[in-house]
Amino acid sequence: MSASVNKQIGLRGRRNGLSILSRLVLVFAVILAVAAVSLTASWPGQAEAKSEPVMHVVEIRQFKFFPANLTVNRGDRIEFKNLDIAPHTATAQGWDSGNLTRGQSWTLTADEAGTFDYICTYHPAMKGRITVR
Ligand SMILES: [Cu+2]
Repeated sequence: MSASVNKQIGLRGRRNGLSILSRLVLVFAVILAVAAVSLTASWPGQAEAKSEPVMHVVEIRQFKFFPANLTVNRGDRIEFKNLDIAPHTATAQGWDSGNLTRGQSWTLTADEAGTFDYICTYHPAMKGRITVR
């Protein structure tokens, strides 16, 4: 009778020991799970960082826009930089750099999706196209 009680106590003691160990394992598992969740949670954040606004540059030189065709994402910015001696503009329906003398630049924020053909108002043969997607 007493021997079986001792056995039970002994078993209980072992069980308690196991349960402390398994609690530790559980705590570790929880820590690992939290770490894993926070790691996976950081991936979409990095994907968002990828689609953060980009600054593009359109150089105006030799009476041309470089690049003449540019595709950007909504929210990106486009800097028009006049490197010619002559003054130029980058003018579309809806936006206009105004007069840009040598070394001057003007920045357009592409908040609207669409295709925008633009010219220089002084030299209408100068043509460019911005596609915002
Ligand atoms: Cu011009």
